[in-house]
Amino acid sequence: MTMSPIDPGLIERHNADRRKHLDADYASLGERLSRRGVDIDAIARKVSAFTVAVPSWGVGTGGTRFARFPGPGEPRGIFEKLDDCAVIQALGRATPAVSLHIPWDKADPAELKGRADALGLRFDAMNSNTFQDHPSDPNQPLSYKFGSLSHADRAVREQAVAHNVETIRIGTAIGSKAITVWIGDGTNFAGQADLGRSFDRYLESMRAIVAALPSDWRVFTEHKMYEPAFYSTVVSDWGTNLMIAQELGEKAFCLVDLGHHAPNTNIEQIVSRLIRAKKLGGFHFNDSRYGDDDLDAGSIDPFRLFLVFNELVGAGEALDRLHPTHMIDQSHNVTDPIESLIRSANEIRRAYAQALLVDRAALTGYQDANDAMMGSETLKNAFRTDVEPILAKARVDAGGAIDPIAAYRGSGYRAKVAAERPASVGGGGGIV
Ligand SMILES: [Mn+2]
Repeated sequence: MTMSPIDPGLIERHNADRRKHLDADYASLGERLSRRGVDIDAIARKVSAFTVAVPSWGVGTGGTRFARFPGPGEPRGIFEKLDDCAVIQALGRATPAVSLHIPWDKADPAELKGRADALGLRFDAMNSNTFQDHPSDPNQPLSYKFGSLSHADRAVREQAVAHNVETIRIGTAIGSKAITVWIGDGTNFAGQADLGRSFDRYLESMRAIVAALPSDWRVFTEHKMYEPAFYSTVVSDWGTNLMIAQELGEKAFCLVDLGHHAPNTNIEQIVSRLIRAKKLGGFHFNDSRYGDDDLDAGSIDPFRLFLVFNELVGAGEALDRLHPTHMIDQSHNVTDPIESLIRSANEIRRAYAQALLVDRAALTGYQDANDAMMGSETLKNAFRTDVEPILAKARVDAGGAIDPIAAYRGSGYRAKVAAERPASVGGGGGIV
């Protein structure tokens, strides 16, 4: 039996007050969708099956390079992080998996697995960390100040490879099936490093990591345009990422973090290209306005999130074969991280549900007839549809809350853990 940090009775009482209105809203939306030839229950079933992984580092308050303002009751280690992830899942029912970051979340794998099993959680892709130094880790005495997998010194590269292999080993013991590799390697000055040789060294290191993958594992490489390096980044963009995945072979795929592009980049077109190349591995969902802002998914530009899902849904069977993973990667600085993650998972599901409503046959017809207005209107019709009753129905049918943030606030969870978890300095966090 799953132990839940949220009393199921509380969720039942919360839903009882709202059930009548949800049923009416769902029936009304179902009637309107049926006029468009859409079966609302079929959409709801697909939405229910869609899940997104929560990042362990997301349940703590993030920060910027200027400051970090901790919130009350922050988790002090991976086991308390898992408790918070279980709250998100209990109320929202969209996030049954957690993505771990090593060494921030390093612990006995058997204990990790046991705790996750007890909470009804599982583990999604693992994340290695060679973008900062780990003075307390005896396996990583060398500094990554001038890079990791692409470092000029072979000994640093070997240390970084060994850390990734250790991350794979921990992941294997807890049921994960993938590792995401993001490095901070790059330069701040033209002339600081040779662009070509750095990339060759990176590829050589990645080949060693791929060689250590179990047969049923995948590796996701994550590109990022800038930061922490500001002149050049070794894995800078989707073109570089595609080259990497193609060179590394059948286990290697590209991960798209929505915030890792220049402003105004057409991310949905990148998604389309990577699907065609059979190299789309997964996503880090978040939103941004200027750069890698790590704001809550769908909070700034929900239409862009919808357009990404429009490409995914439109790809049909080609996407089924790729089965990309969905993860959130956000930094919460001014909100309760639990509330942000509940809402973000819901916004991601919203974009998916809206994309399912696009009349694909009509869209193709308008495109082939060069009817730009009606092609645009076909997408907008889907995007303008308020699908909240579908999202709420998916939650409540799975045991979650109709209004999960209201239920969370009503639970008193934050005040309870604030009393149990005295404020501590440090802890994992940051922008990745
Ligand atoms: Mn990321």
